[in-house]
Amino acid sequence: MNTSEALAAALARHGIDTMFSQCFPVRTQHVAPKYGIRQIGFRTENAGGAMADGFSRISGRISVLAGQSGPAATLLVPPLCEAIKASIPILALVEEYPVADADRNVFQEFDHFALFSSCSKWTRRVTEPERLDDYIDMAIVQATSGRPGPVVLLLPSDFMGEDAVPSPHRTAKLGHFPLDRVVPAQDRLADAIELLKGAKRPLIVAGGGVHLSNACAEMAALAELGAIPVCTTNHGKGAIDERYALSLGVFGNCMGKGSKAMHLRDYAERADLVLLVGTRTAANGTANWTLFPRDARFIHIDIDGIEIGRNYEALRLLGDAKATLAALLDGLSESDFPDRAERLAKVSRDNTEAQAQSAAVLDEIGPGRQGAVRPEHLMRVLDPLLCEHDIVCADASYATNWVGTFLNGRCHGARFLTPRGIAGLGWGMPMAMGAKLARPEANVFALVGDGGFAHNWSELETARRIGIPIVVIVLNNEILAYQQHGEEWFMHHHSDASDLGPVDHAAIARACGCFGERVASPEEFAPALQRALDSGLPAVVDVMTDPDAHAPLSHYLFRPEPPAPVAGS
Ligand SMILES: Cc1ncc(C[n+]2csc(CCOP(=O)(O)OP(=O)(O)O)c2C)c(N)n1
Ligand SMILES: [Mg+2]
Repeated sequence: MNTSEALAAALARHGIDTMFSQCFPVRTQHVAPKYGIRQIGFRTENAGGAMADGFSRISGRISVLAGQSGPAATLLVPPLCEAIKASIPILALVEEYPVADADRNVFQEFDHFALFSSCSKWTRRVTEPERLDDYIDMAIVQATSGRPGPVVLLLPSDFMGEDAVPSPHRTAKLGHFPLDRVVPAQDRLADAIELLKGAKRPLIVAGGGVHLSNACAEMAALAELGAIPVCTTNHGKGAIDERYALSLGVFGNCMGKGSKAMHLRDYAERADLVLLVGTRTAANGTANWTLFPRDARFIHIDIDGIEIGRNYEALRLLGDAKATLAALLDGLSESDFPDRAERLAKVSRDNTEAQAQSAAVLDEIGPGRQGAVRPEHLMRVLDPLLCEHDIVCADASYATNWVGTFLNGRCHGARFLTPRGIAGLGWGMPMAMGAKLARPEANVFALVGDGGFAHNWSELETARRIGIPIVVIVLNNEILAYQQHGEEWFMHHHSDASDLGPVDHAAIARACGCFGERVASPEEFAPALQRALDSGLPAVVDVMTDPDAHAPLSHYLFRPEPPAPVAGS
Protein backbone atom coordinates (compact mmCIF):
# COMPACT_ATOMS: atom_id res chain seq x y z
CA MET A 1 0.00 0.00 0.00
CA ASN A 2 1.25 3.50 -0.77
CA THR A 3 0.52 6.70 1.15
CA SER A 4 -2.25 7.66 -1.32
CA GLU A 5 -4.17 4.54 -0.43
CA ALA A 6 -3.35 4.94 3.26
CA LEU A 7 -4.96 8.37 3.03
CA ALA A 8 -8.18 6.86 1.64
CA ALA A 9 -8.14 4.25 4.40
CA ALA A 10 -7.67 6.92 7.09
CA LEU A 11 -10.53 9.04 5.72
CA ALA A 12 -12.81 5.99 5.62
CA ARG A 13 -11.87 5.25 9.24
CA HIS A 14 -13.28 8.65 10.17
CA GLY A 15 -16.57 7.89 8.43
CA ILE A 16 -15.88 9.92 5.31
CA ASP A 17 -17.82 8.60 2.34
CA THR A 18 -17.90 11.66 0.08
CA MET A 19 -15.05 13.74 -1.27
CA PHE A 20 -15.47 16.98 -3.21
CA SER A 21 -12.63 16.91 -5.67
CA GLN A 22 -11.59 17.25 -9.26
CA CYS A 23 -9.30 14.23 -9.59
CA PHE A 24 -6.87 15.14 -6.81
CA PRO A 25 -5.11 13.70 -4.87
CA VAL A 26 -5.04 11.59 -8.01
CA ARG A 27 -3.84 8.24 -6.72
CA THR A 28 -6.18 8.50 -3.72
CA GLN A 29 -9.11 9.07 -6.06
CA HIS A 30 -8.21 5.94 -8.03
CA VAL A 31 -8.58 3.75 -4.93
CA ALA A 32 -11.27 5.75 -3.10
CA PRO A 33 -14.24 3.59 -4.27
CA LYS A 34 -12.55 0.55 -2.69
CA TYR A 35 -12.92 2.39 0.65
CA GLY A 36 -16.52 3.42 0.04
CA ILE A 37 -15.61 7.00 -0.80
CA ARG A 38 -17.51 8.67 -3.61
CA GLN A 39 -15.94 11.49 -5.58
CA ILE A 40 -18.07 14.53 -6.38
CA GLY A 41 -16.25 16.00 -9.35
CA PHE A 42 -17.13 19.68 -9.41
CA ARG A 43 -16.53 22.11 -12.27
CA THR A 44 -14.73 24.72 -10.15
CA GLU A 45 -12.97 24.43 -6.81
CA ASN A 46 -14.77 27.56 -5.70
CA ALA A 47 -18.17 25.90 -6.07
CA GLY A 48 -16.84 22.56 -4.81
CA GLY A 49 -15.94 24.31 -1.58
CA ALA A 50 -19.49 25.64 -1.19
CA MET A 51 -20.79 22.09 -1.82
CA ALA A 52 -18.48 20.77 0.90
CA ASP A 53 -19.73 23.51 3.21
CA GLY A 54 -23.41 22.64 2.63
CA PHE A 55 -22.63 18.94 3.05
CA SER A 56 -20.95 19.56 6.39
CA ARG A 57 -23.73 21.86 7.68
CA ILE A 58 -26.38 19.25 7.02
CA SER A 59 -24.55 15.99 7.75
CA GLY A 60 -22.94 17.06 11.03
CA ARG A 61 -19.73 15.53 9.72
CA ILE A 62 -16.52 17.08 8.48
CA SER A 63 -16.44 17.29 4.71
CA VAL A 64 -13.40 16.68 2.56
CA LEU A 65 -12.50 19.06 -0.24
CA ALA A 66 -9.50 18.47 -2.45
CA GLY A 67 -7.61 20.24 -5.16
CA GLN A 68 -4.35 20.61 -6.96
CA SER A 69 -1.67 23.12 -6.06
CA GLY A 70 -1.38 26.68 -7.35
CA PRO A 71 -4.45 27.93 -9.25
CA ALA A 72 -6.77 25.26 -7.89
CA ALA A 73 -5.61 25.96 -4.36
CA THR A 74 -6.28 29.67 -4.82
CA LEU A 75 -9.91 28.88 -5.73
CA LEU A 76 -10.34 27.01 -2.47
CA VAL A 77 -9.74 30.22 -0.54
CA PRO A 78 -13.22 31.85 -0.89
CA PRO A 79 -15.20 28.87 0.41
CA LEU A 80 -12.72 28.37 3.22
CA CYS A 81 -13.18 32.05 4.16
CA GLU A 82 -16.92 31.42 4.42
CA ALA A 83 -16.31 28.28 6.45
CA ILE A 84 -13.94 29.89 8.93
CA LYS A 85 -16.37 32.73 9.62
CA ALA A 86 -19.41 30.43 9.77
CA SER A 87 -17.57 27.75 11.85
CA ILE A 88 -17.93 24.88 9.38
CA PRO A 89 -15.43 22.02 9.56
CA ILE A 90 -13.85 21.20 6.21
CA LEU A 91 -10.67 19.21 5.60
CA ALA A 92 -9.00 20.63 2.50
CA LEU A 93 -6.38 18.43 0.87
CA VAL A 94 -4.01 20.07 -1.58
CA GLU A 95 -1.81 17.83 -3.70
CA GLU A 96 1.36 19.84 -4.20
CA TYR A 97 4.38 19.75 -6.48
CA PRO A 98 7.12 17.33 -5.31
CA VAL A 99 8.66 18.53 -2.07
CA ALA A 100 12.04 17.63 -3.56
CA ASP A 101 11.55 20.51 -6.00
CA ALA A 102 10.29 23.09 -3.51
CA ASP A 103 11.60 26.64 -3.93
CA ARG A 104 12.86 26.06 -7.51
CA ASN A 105 9.86 27.65 -9.22
CA VAL A 106 8.55 24.23 -9.99
CA PHE A 107 5.31 24.23 -12.06
CA GLN A 108 2.42 25.89 -10.18
CA GLU A 109 4.52 26.40 -7.07
CA PHE A 110 2.96 28.82 -4.63
CA ASP A 111 3.37 29.57 -0.94
CA HIS A 112 0.33 27.66 0.29
CA PHE A 113 1.01 28.41 3.94
CA ALA A 114 0.73 32.11 3.19
CA LEU A 115 -2.26 31.53 0.90
CA PHE A 116 -4.31 29.74 3.54
CA SER A 117 -3.15 31.74 6.54
CA SER A 118 -6.36 33.79 6.67
CA CYS A 119 -8.86 31.00 6.18
CA SER A 120 -7.53 27.83 7.75
CA LYS A 121 -7.48 27.04 11.47
CA TRP A 122 -4.42 24.86 10.94
CA THR A 123 -2.25 24.14 7.90
CA ARG A 124 0.47 21.48 7.73
CA ARG A 125 2.57 19.73 5.07
CA VAL A 126 2.92 15.97 5.45
CA THR A 127 6.26 14.53 4.37
CA GLU A 128 6.85 11.43 6.51
CA PRO A 129 4.78 8.32 5.70
CA GLU A 130 4.88 7.11 9.31
CA ARG A 131 3.22 10.36 10.42
CA LEU A 132 0.32 10.35 7.91
CA ASP A 133 -2.30 8.99 10.32
CA ASP A 134 -1.11 11.37 13.04
CA TYR A 135 -1.62 14.33 10.73
CA ILE A 136 -5.00 13.18 9.45
CA ASP A 137 -6.23 12.76 13.01
CA MET A 138 -4.78 16.07 14.15
CA ALA A 139 -6.32 17.87 11.18
CA ILE A 140 -9.75 16.39 11.84
CA VAL A 141 -9.57 17.17 15.55
CA GLN A 142 -8.50 20.73 14.79
CA ALA A 143 -11.51 21.11 12.49
CA THR A 144 -14.17 19.48 14.67
CA SER A 145 -13.18 20.46 18.20
CA GLY A 146 -13.54 23.82 19.87
CA ARG A 147 -14.99 26.26 17.35
CA PRO A 148 -15.27 24.16 14.18
CA GLY A 149 -13.59 25.41 11.04
CA PRO A 150 -11.57 24.52 7.97
CA VAL A 151 -8.07 23.02 8.03
CA VAL A 152 -5.60 22.28 5.24
CA LEU A 153 -3.19 19.40 4.67
CA LEU A 154 -0.58 19.87 1.96
CA LEU A 155 0.40 16.61 0.32
CA PRO A 156 3.47 16.72 -1.95
CA SER A 157 3.12 14.47 -5.00
CA ASP A 158 6.39 12.62 -4.33
CA PHE A 159 5.20 11.88 -0.78
CA MET A 160 1.92 10.52 -2.19
CA GLY A 161 3.82 7.75 -4.00
CA GLU A 162 5.81 6.52 -1.05
CA ASP A 163 5.24 3.21 0.72
CA ALA A 164 2.76 3.58 3.54
CA VAL A 165 3.74 2.90 7.14
CA PRO A 166 0.58 1.69 8.88
CA SER A 167 -0.27 3.20 12.25
CA PRO A 168 -1.95 0.45 14.29
CA HIS A 169 -2.57 2.77 17.25
CA ARG A 170 -4.74 5.18 15.31
CA THR A 171 -8.22 3.68 15.42
CA ALA A 172 -10.48 6.55 16.52
CA LYS A 173 -13.40 7.80 14.44
CA LEU A 174 -13.41 11.58 14.78
CA GLY A 175 -15.20 12.92 11.71
CA HIS A 176 -18.38 14.22 13.40
CA PHE A 177 -18.87 17.49 15.20
CA PRO A 178 -19.02 18.86 17.83
CA LEU A 179 -16.30 16.41 18.77
CA ASP A 180 -16.33 17.28 22.48
CA ARG A 181 -19.36 18.55 24.33
CA VAL A 182 -17.85 20.71 27.03
CA VAL A 183 -19.93 22.44 29.71
CA PRO A 184 -19.23 25.61 31.71
CA ALA A 185 -18.30 25.51 35.39
CA GLN A 186 -21.11 24.87 37.90
CA ASP A 187 -20.94 28.33 39.51
CA ARG A 188 -21.45 30.07 36.17
CA LEU A 189 -24.40 27.82 35.40
CA ALA A 190 -25.87 28.59 38.81
CA ASP A 191 -25.55 32.33 38.16
CA ALA A 192 -27.24 31.93 34.78
CA ILE A 193 -30.09 30.00 36.34
CA GLU A 194 -30.67 32.77 38.87
CA LEU A 195 -30.70 35.40 36.12
CA LEU A 196 -33.17 33.38 34.05
CA LYS A 197 -35.47 32.88 37.02
CA GLY A 198 -35.48 36.58 37.88
CA ALA A 199 -35.92 38.01 34.38
CA LYS A 200 -39.12 39.91 33.58
CA ARG A 201 -38.62 40.29 29.83
CA PRO A 202 -36.14 37.61 28.78
CA LEU A 203 -35.24 36.91 25.16
CA ILE A 204 -33.28 34.08 23.54
CA VAL A 205 -31.18 34.90 20.46
CA ALA A 206 -30.31 31.76 18.50
CA GLY A 207 -27.35 31.87 16.13
CA GLY A 208 -25.93 29.30 13.75
CA GLY A 209 -24.13 27.59 16.62
CA VAL A 210 -27.49 26.20 17.79
CA HIS A 211 -27.75 24.20 14.55
CA LEU A 212 -24.08 23.23 14.51
CA SER A 213 -24.36 21.89 18.03
CA ASN A 214 -27.68 20.19 17.25
CA ALA A 215 -29.09 22.06 20.22
CA CYS A 216 -32.49 23.00 18.80
CA ALA A 217 -34.55 20.65 20.96
CA GLU A 218 -32.87 21.85 24.17
CA MET A 219 -33.24 25.48 23.19
CA ALA A 220 -36.93 25.04 22.40
CA ALA A 221 -37.43 23.20 25.69
CA LEU A 222 -35.87 26.10 27.61
CA ALA A 223 -38.02 28.58 25.71
CA GLU A 224 -41.08 26.51 26.51
CA LEU A 225 -40.19 26.08 30.17
CA GLY A 226 -39.96 29.79 30.86
CA ALA A 227 -42.18 31.06 28.00
CA ILE A 228 -39.14 32.88 26.69
CA PRO A 229 -39.53 34.33 23.19
CA VAL A 230 -36.86 33.38 20.65
CA CYS A 231 -35.49 35.34 17.74
CA THR A 232 -32.80 34.01 15.44
CA THR A 233 -30.06 35.35 13.23
CA ASN A 234 -29.94 34.38 9.54
CA HIS A 235 -27.67 31.43 10.37
CA GLY A 236 -29.87 30.43 13.30
CA LYS A 237 -33.11 30.50 11.27
CA GLY A 238 -35.22 27.39 11.85
CA ALA A 239 -33.63 26.58 15.22
CA ILE A 240 -37.14 26.93 16.62
CA ASP A 241 -40.33 25.98 14.78
CA GLU A 242 -41.26 29.28 13.18
CA ARG A 243 -44.99 28.71 13.42
CA TYR A 244 -44.68 28.43 17.18
CA ALA A 245 -46.05 31.18 19.45
CA LEU A 246 -42.64 31.87 21.01
CA SER A 247 -40.84 32.24 17.68
CA LEU A 248 -40.39 35.90 16.75
CA GLY A 249 -38.62 35.22 13.45
CA VAL A 250 -35.30 36.38 12.05
CA PHE A 251 -34.13 39.58 13.73
CA GLY A 252 -31.38 41.94 12.64
CA ASN A 253 -31.03 43.89 9.43
CA CYS A 254 -34.21 42.42 7.90
CA MET A 255 -36.97 43.89 10.05
CA GLY A 256 -38.35 46.14 7.35
CA LYS A 257 -41.66 46.53 5.54
CA GLY A 258 -43.73 43.35 5.35
CA SER A 259 -41.72 41.47 7.95
CA LYS A 260 -43.38 40.05 11.03
CA ALA A 261 -40.25 40.87 13.02
CA MET A 262 -40.76 44.60 12.43
CA HIS A 263 -43.77 44.54 14.76
CA LEU A 264 -41.98 42.49 17.41
CA ARG A 265 -38.87 44.61 17.74
CA ASP A 266 -39.88 45.62 21.27
CA TYR A 267 -39.05 42.12 22.46
CA ALA A 268 -35.41 42.95 21.73
CA GLU A 269 -35.41 46.62 22.57
CA ARG A 270 -37.13 46.17 25.93
CA ALA A 271 -35.52 42.90 27.00
CA ASP A 272 -34.05 42.89 30.49
CA LEU A 273 -32.17 39.62 29.93
CA VAL A 274 -30.76 38.43 26.61
CA LEU A 275 -29.56 34.84 26.33
CA LEU A 276 -27.25 34.70 23.32
CA VAL A 277 -26.67 31.16 22.05
CA GLY A 278 -24.06 30.28 19.43
CA THR A 279 -23.95 33.70 17.82
CA ARG A 280 -21.01 35.91 16.99
CA THR A 281 -23.25 38.99 17.49
CA ALA A 282 -22.34 40.19 13.99
CA ALA A 283 -23.66 43.37 12.37
CA ASN A 284 -26.51 41.72 10.45
CA GLY A 285 -27.81 39.69 13.39
CA THR A 286 -27.93 42.69 15.72
CA ALA A 287 -29.01 45.45 13.29
CA ASN A 288 -25.55 46.96 13.64
CA TRP A 289 -25.62 46.48 17.42
CA THR A 290 -28.75 48.60 17.85
CA LEU A 291 -31.26 45.90 18.85
CA PHE A 292 -30.59 45.19 22.49
CA PRO A 293 -30.59 47.77 25.28
CA ARG A 294 -27.20 48.43 26.78
CA ASP A 295 -28.59 48.10 30.30
CA ALA A 296 -29.96 44.59 29.71
CA ARG A 297 -28.13 41.67 31.29
CA PHE A 298 -26.57 39.25 28.83
CA ILE A 299 -25.75 35.57 29.16
CA HIS A 300 -23.71 34.21 26.25
CA ILE A 301 -23.29 30.52 25.48
CA ASP A 302 -20.57 29.90 22.91
CA ILE A 303 -17.86 27.38 22.19
CA ASP A 304 -15.42 30.17 21.35
CA GLY A 305 -14.43 32.32 24.30
CA ILE A 306 -13.55 35.30 22.13
CA GLU A 307 -17.12 35.62 20.88
CA ILE A 308 -18.40 35.91 24.45
CA GLY A 309 -18.34 39.55 25.38
CA ARG A 310 -17.05 40.67 21.99
CA ASN A 311 -19.95 43.09 21.59
CA TYR A 312 -22.05 42.60 24.73
CA GLU A 313 -20.45 42.07 28.11
CA ALA A 314 -22.04 38.88 29.32
CA LEU A 315 -22.09 36.15 31.89
CA ARG A 316 -19.67 33.77 30.19
CA LEU A 317 -20.92 30.27 29.51
CA LEU A 318 -18.11 28.80 27.47
CA GLY A 319 -19.33 25.44 26.24
CA ASP A 320 -21.19 23.39 23.72
CA ALA A 321 -24.68 24.82 23.18
CA LYS A 322 -26.52 21.52 23.46
CA ALA A 323 -24.75 20.37 26.62
CA THR A 324 -24.92 23.80 28.23
CA LEU A 325 -28.62 24.27 27.52
CA ALA A 326 -29.25 20.77 28.85
CA ALA A 327 -27.41 21.72 32.05
CA LEU A 328 -29.50 24.91 32.38
CA LEU A 329 -32.69 22.93 31.82
CA ASP A 330 -31.63 20.51 34.51
CA GLY A 331 -31.02 23.32 36.95
CA LEU A 332 -34.33 24.99 36.12
CA SER A 333 -36.53 21.92 36.06
CA GLU A 334 -37.83 22.49 39.59
CA SER A 335 -38.37 26.22 39.11
CA ASP A 336 -41.64 27.82 38.44
CA PHE A 337 -41.70 30.98 36.39
CA PRO A 338 -44.46 33.07 37.95
CA ASP A 339 -44.80 35.26 34.84
CA ARG A 340 -44.90 32.33 32.49
CA ALA A 341 -48.61 32.16 31.67
CA GLU A 342 -48.92 35.90 31.27
CA ARG A 343 -45.81 36.10 29.08
CA LEU A 344 -46.97 33.26 26.87
CA ALA A 345 -50.36 34.86 26.41
CA LYS A 346 -48.81 38.20 25.50
CA VAL A 347 -46.27 36.86 23.04
CA SER A 348 -48.90 34.63 21.40
CA ARG A 349 -51.17 37.62 20.98
CA ASP A 350 -48.43 39.89 19.68
CA ASN A 351 -47.18 37.20 17.35
CA THR A 352 -50.61 36.60 15.84
CA GLU A 353 -51.09 40.32 15.36
CA ALA A 354 -47.66 40.77 13.79
CA GLN A 355 -48.34 37.85 11.47
CA ALA A 356 -51.61 39.46 10.37
CA GLN A 357 -49.90 42.80 9.79
CA SER A 358 -47.24 41.11 7.68
CA ALA A 359 -49.89 39.24 5.69
CA ALA A 360 -51.78 42.48 5.08
CA VAL A 361 -48.66 44.09 3.62
CA LEU A 362 -48.07 41.08 1.37
CA ASP A 363 -51.70 41.22 0.23
CA GLU A 364 -51.25 44.86 -0.63
CA ILE A 365 -48.03 44.19 -2.55
CA GLY A 366 -49.77 41.38 -4.40
CA PRO A 367 -48.27 38.72 -6.64
CA GLY A 368 -46.87 41.10 -9.26
CA ARG A 369 -47.68 41.24 -12.94
CA GLN A 370 -46.57 39.87 -16.29
CA GLY A 371 -42.80 40.19 -16.55
CA ALA A 372 -42.47 41.48 -12.99
CA VAL A 373 -43.37 38.75 -10.49
CA ARG A 374 -42.93 39.69 -6.83
CA PRO A 375 -40.46 37.58 -4.81
CA GLU A 376 -42.90 37.71 -1.88
CA HIS A 377 -45.37 35.79 -4.06
CA LEU A 378 -42.76 33.11 -4.76
CA MET A 379 -42.26 32.69 -1.00
CA ARG A 380 -46.01 32.47 -0.43
CA VAL A 381 -46.21 29.63 -2.96
CA LEU A 382 -43.12 27.81 -1.69
CA ASP A 383 -43.83 28.07 2.05
CA PRO A 384 -46.77 25.64 2.27
CA LEU A 385 -44.90 23.09 0.14
CA LEU A 386 -42.10 22.78 2.69
CA CYS A 387 -41.96 19.68 4.85
CA GLU A 388 -40.14 19.46 8.18
CA HIS A 389 -36.88 18.17 6.83
CA ASP A 390 -36.76 20.03 3.54
CA ILE A 391 -33.90 22.44 3.11
CA VAL A 392 -33.94 25.89 1.58
CA CYS A 393 -30.65 27.51 0.62
CA ALA A 394 -30.37 31.11 -0.40
CA ASP A 395 -27.63 32.98 -2.10
CA ALA A 396 -26.16 36.13 -0.62
CA SER A 397 -28.03 39.31 -1.60
CA TYR A 398 -31.79 39.74 -1.29
CA ALA A 399 -32.37 35.98 -1.67
CA THR A 400 -31.23 35.52 1.95
CA ASN A 401 -33.78 38.07 3.13
CA TRP A 402 -36.73 36.79 1.10
CA VAL A 403 -36.12 33.32 2.53
CA GLY A 404 -35.27 34.56 6.02
CA THR A 405 -38.38 36.69 6.34
CA PHE A 406 -41.10 34.92 4.41
CA LEU A 407 -40.50 31.17 4.82
CA ASN A 408 -41.34 29.26 7.97
CA GLY A 409 -39.34 26.41 9.45
CA ARG A 410 -41.70 23.62 10.37
CA CYS A 411 -39.85 21.92 13.21
CA HIS A 412 -37.26 22.78 15.84
CA GLY A 413 -34.14 22.45 13.70
CA ALA A 414 -35.49 23.17 10.21
CA ARG A 415 -32.61 24.07 7.93
CA PHE A 416 -32.11 27.19 5.87
CA LEU A 417 -28.57 27.59 4.59
CA THR A 418 -27.19 30.97 3.72
CA PRO A 419 -23.59 31.94 3.08
CA ARG A 420 -23.54 34.59 5.78
CA GLY A 421 -20.00 33.88 6.95
CA ILE A 422 -18.79 36.43 4.44
CA ALA A 423 -21.91 36.58 2.23
CA GLY A 424 -20.33 35.62 -1.06
CA LEU A 425 -22.45 35.72 -4.18
CA GLY A 426 -22.90 32.48 -6.04
CA TRP A 427 -22.61 30.04 -3.18
CA GLY A 428 -26.31 29.34 -2.57
CA MET A 429 -26.68 26.88 -5.44
CA PRO A 430 -23.58 24.73 -4.80
CA MET A 431 -24.37 24.82 -1.08
CA ALA A 432 -27.76 23.34 -1.93
CA MET A 433 -26.02 20.58 -3.91
CA GLY A 434 -23.92 19.67 -0.86
CA ALA A 435 -27.02 19.75 1.34
CA LYS A 436 -28.91 17.42 -1.02
CA LEU A 437 -26.00 14.96 -1.02
CA ALA A 438 -26.10 14.97 2.77
CA ARG A 439 -29.90 14.54 2.96
CA PRO A 440 -31.03 12.93 -0.31
CA GLU A 441 -34.55 12.22 0.93
CA ALA A 442 -35.32 15.94 1.41
CA ASN A 443 -36.51 18.40 -1.17
CA VAL A 444 -33.75 20.97 -1.45
CA PHE A 445 -34.45 24.40 -2.92
CA ALA A 446 -32.02 27.17 -3.79
CA LEU A 447 -33.20 30.75 -4.20
CA VAL A 448 -30.63 32.76 -6.14
CA GLY A 449 -30.40 36.13 -7.84
CA ASP A 450 -29.45 36.26 -11.50
CA GLY A 451 -26.18 38.01 -10.64
CA GLY A 452 -25.18 35.40 -8.07
CA PHE A 453 -26.30 32.46 -10.18
CA ALA A 454 -23.91 33.50 -12.93
CA HIS A 455 -21.00 32.64 -10.65
CA ASN A 456 -21.90 28.97 -10.78
CA TRP A 457 -24.17 28.06 -13.71
CA SER A 458 -21.59 25.51 -14.70
CA GLU A 459 -22.40 23.33 -11.71
CA LEU A 460 -25.77 22.47 -13.28
CA GLU A 461 -23.78 20.04 -15.39
CA THR A 462 -22.26 18.58 -12.21
CA ALA A 463 -25.71 18.22 -10.66
CA ARG A 464 -26.98 16.41 -13.78
CA ARG A 465 -23.92 14.16 -14.15
CA ILE A 466 -23.78 13.12 -10.50
CA GLY A 467 -27.56 13.09 -10.00
CA ILE A 468 -28.28 15.85 -7.49
CA PRO A 469 -31.90 16.89 -8.11
CA ILE A 470 -32.18 20.26 -6.42
CA VAL A 471 -34.65 22.93 -7.49
CA VAL A 472 -33.10 26.31 -8.25
CA ILE A 473 -35.44 29.31 -8.31
CA VAL A 474 -33.78 32.22 -10.10
CA LEU A 475 -34.88 35.77 -9.31
CA ASN A 476 -34.29 37.09 -12.77
CA ASN A 477 -34.61 40.86 -12.35
CA GLU A 478 -31.81 41.69 -14.80
CA ILE A 479 -30.03 43.85 -12.24
CA LEU A 480 -27.77 43.47 -9.23
CA ALA A 481 -30.68 44.71 -7.13
CA TYR A 482 -29.12 44.82 -3.69
CA GLN A 483 -26.30 46.91 -5.08
CA GLN A 484 -28.38 49.12 -7.35
CA HIS A 485 -31.10 49.76 -4.78
CA GLY A 486 -28.48 50.51 -2.13
CA GLU A 487 -26.81 53.10 -4.36
CA GLU A 488 -30.18 54.69 -5.14
CA TRP A 489 -31.33 54.68 -1.53
CA PHE A 490 -28.25 56.21 -0.01
CA MET A 491 -26.77 58.18 -2.92
CA HIS A 492 -29.82 58.88 -5.10
CA HIS A 493 -27.85 57.67 -8.09
CA HIS A 494 -26.55 54.39 -9.44
CA SER A 495 -23.90 53.45 -11.93
CA ASP A 496 -24.62 51.20 -14.92
CA ALA A 497 -22.37 48.42 -13.58
CA SER A 498 -25.37 46.93 -11.79
CA ASP A 499 -27.49 46.53 -14.95
CA LEU A 500 -27.41 43.02 -16.40
CA GLY A 501 -28.31 41.81 -19.88
CA PRO A 502 -31.14 39.33 -20.49
CA VAL A 503 -30.27 35.69 -19.88
CA ASP A 504 -32.46 32.62 -20.41
CA HIS A 505 -31.46 30.51 -17.40
CA ALA A 506 -34.02 27.84 -18.24
CA ALA A 507 -32.29 27.33 -21.58
CA ILE A 508 -28.93 27.02 -19.84
CA ALA A 509 -30.44 24.36 -17.59
CA ARG A 510 -31.89 22.44 -20.53
CA ALA A 511 -28.58 22.65 -22.35
CA CYS A 512 -27.02 20.81 -19.40
CA GLY A 513 -29.72 18.11 -19.47
CA CYS A 514 -31.59 19.58 -16.50
CA PHE A 515 -35.22 20.66 -16.23
CA GLY A 516 -35.64 24.32 -17.14
CA GLU A 517 -38.72 26.50 -17.34
CA ARG A 518 -39.22 30.25 -17.64
CA VAL A 519 -41.94 31.88 -15.54
CA ALA A 520 -43.10 35.30 -16.67
CA SER A 521 -46.33 35.83 -14.75
CA PRO A 522 -47.34 35.13 -11.14
CA GLU A 523 -49.86 32.37 -11.82
CA GLU A 524 -47.31 30.34 -13.78
CA PHE A 525 -45.04 29.86 -10.79
CA ALA A 526 -46.85 27.21 -8.71
CA PRO A 527 -47.37 24.76 -11.60
CA ALA A 528 -43.82 25.31 -12.87
CA LEU A 529 -42.42 24.62 -9.41
CA GLN A 530 -44.45 21.44 -9.21
CA ARG A 531 -43.21 20.30 -12.62
CA ALA A 532 -39.64 21.03 -11.49
CA LEU A 533 -40.10 18.84 -8.42
CA ASP A 534 -41.81 16.11 -10.42
CA SER A 535 -39.06 16.04 -13.04
CA GLY A 536 -36.69 14.27 -10.65
CA LEU A 537 -33.90 16.22 -12.34
CA PRO A 538 -31.83 19.15 -11.20
CA ALA A 539 -34.21 21.93 -12.13
CA VAL A 540 -34.19 25.64 -12.79
CA VAL A 541 -37.29 27.79 -12.59
CA ASP A 542 -36.25 31.11 -14.08
CA VAL A 543 -38.68 33.73 -12.80
CA MET A 544 -38.86 37.21 -14.34
CA THR A 545 -39.06 39.20 -11.11
CA ASP A 546 -39.85 42.83 -10.44
CA PRO A 547 -36.62 44.86 -10.47
CA ASP A 548 -38.27 47.34 -8.10
CA ALA A 549 -38.91 44.74 -5.40
CA HIS A 550 -36.95 45.79 -2.33
CA ALA A 551 -36.30 43.07 0.25
CA PRO A 552 -37.55 43.87 3.76
CA LEU A 553 -34.29 45.37 4.96
CA SER A 554 -34.58 47.58 8.01
CA HIS A 555 -32.70 50.44 6.38
CA TYR A 556 -35.43 50.89 3.76
CA LEU A 557 -37.68 52.24 6.52
CA PHE A 558 -35.81 55.55 6.65
CA ARG A 559 -34.44 57.24 3.59
CA PRO A 560 -31.53 59.59 4.20
CA GLU A 561 -31.42 63.01 2.56
CA PRO A 562 -29.56 63.18 -0.75
CA PRO A 563 -25.89 63.96 -0.27
CA ALA A 564 -25.13 67.69 -0.40
CA PRO A 565 -23.77 68.83 -3.76
CA VAL A 566 -20.01 69.24 -3.84
CA ALA A 567 -19.10 72.94 -3.62
CA GLY A 568 -18.42 74.47 -7.04
CA SER A 569 -20.04 71.61 -8.95
C1 LIG B 1 -18.53 37.51 -4.55
C2 LIG B 1 -19.30 38.76 -4.25
N1 LIG B 1 -19.21 39.81 -5.08
C3 LIG B 1 -19.93 40.93 -4.83
C4 LIG B 1 -20.75 41.03 -3.75
C5 LIG B 1 -21.55 42.32 -3.48
N2 LIG B 1 -22.98 42.12 -3.75
C6 LIG B 1 -23.83 41.82 -2.78
S1 LIG B 1 -25.40 41.67 -3.30
C7 LIG B 1 -24.98 42.03 -4.89
C8 LIG B 1 -26.02 42.03 -5.99
C9 LIG B 1 -26.49 40.65 -6.30
O1 LIG B 1 -27.38 40.62 -7.40
P1 LIG B 1 -28.24 39.35 -7.73
O2 LIG B 1 -27.51 38.11 -7.44
O3 LIG B 1 -28.77 39.51 -9.10
O4 LIG B 1 -29.42 39.42 -6.66
P2 LIG B 1 -30.55 40.57 -6.50
O5 LIG B 1 -29.99 41.53 -5.49
O6 LIG B 1 -30.73 41.18 -7.84
O7 LIG B 1 -31.74 39.84 -6.02
C10 LIG B 1 -23.61 42.27 -4.98
C11 LIG B 1 -22.90 42.63 -6.22
C12 LIG B 1 -20.79 39.89 -2.89
N3 LIG B 1 -21.57 39.85 -1.79
N4 LIG B 1 -20.09 38.78 -3.18
MG1 LIG C 1 -30.57 40.32 -9.79
